Amino acid sequence: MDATTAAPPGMKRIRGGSFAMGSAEFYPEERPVHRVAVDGFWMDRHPVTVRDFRRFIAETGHVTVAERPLDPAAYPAADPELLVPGSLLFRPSEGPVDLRDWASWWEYKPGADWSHPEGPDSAIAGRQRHPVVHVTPDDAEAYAAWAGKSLPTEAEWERAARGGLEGAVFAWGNEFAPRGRMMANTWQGEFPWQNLRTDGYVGSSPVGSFDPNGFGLYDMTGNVWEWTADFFAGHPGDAPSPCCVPQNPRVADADTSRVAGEPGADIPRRVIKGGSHLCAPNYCLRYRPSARQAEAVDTSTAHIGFRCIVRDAA
Ligand SMILES: [Ca+2]
Ligand SMILES: [Cu+2]
Repeated sequence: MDATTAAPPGMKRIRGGSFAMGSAEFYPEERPVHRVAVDGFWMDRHPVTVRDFRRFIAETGHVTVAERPLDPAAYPAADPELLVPGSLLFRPSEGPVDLRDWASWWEYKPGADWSHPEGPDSAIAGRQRHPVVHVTPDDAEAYAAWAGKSLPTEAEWERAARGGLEGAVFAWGNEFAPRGRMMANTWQGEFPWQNLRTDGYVGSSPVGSFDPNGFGLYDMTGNVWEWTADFFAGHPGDAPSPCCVPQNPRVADADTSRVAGEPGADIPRRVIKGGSHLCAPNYCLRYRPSARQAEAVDTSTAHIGFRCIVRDAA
């Protein structure tokens, strides 16, 4: 498929080219800024929704990771009571807490999954247009294969998120709320207890609730984080000259993503992008295209989803 072909339904053309990836102004993992080139591709206009995912489940019978029993041998240190199907839910604290202690706002909830997003007693009624959550890379890749698509690499994702703006802080420019207009679903107020909801949403929002970026993509910032195809690694240095700008780089080696000596070091980590409705200035200023986080591939949560791309035939 090339750029002159009609757009696949629900997708936008991201033009190829080189761009400055990363940022020198925020968190260390975003450094250094380095030039990267990607070919043009098509990208889903918005994250995969609950409705989209439900069709996939109905047609394939796929059982998500959050719905599968856990193997005690793979988690020798875990409390056996937690080795039941489930997923991570966000629970606001009563007041300010030590921001290093993520267990004070994340709760492993047995029975939480994509169709029970708040736990076994919850349902997806009223959430059909929200991004699907409680999915892992395994689930996202199964969906992509079913749809005839792929997960984007981090470079493709960041290229798309920037919307054609070079070096801008946000997907829409350098100002968080231009003329007071909220541009994405993030967290206003003090995380994890005071959600001021200036943007209108406490949790996730229906896709397309905020303005699209320059490439016509919705929700590239905030709402839910998005899985990419890449394992987590430090950014490489800049190429010595334009001759050597990496073309369509990918990080396919899981070993780069492991942190020796840490709990869970045996579990590879993928790059997630875009930030979520839980990203707040006092805790996690990651609602920016260059922001990135490492997430264990066995972990699903209430604020990570995904979207797909279609690359041109070689
Ligand atoms: Ca919000
Ligand atoms: Cu965040």
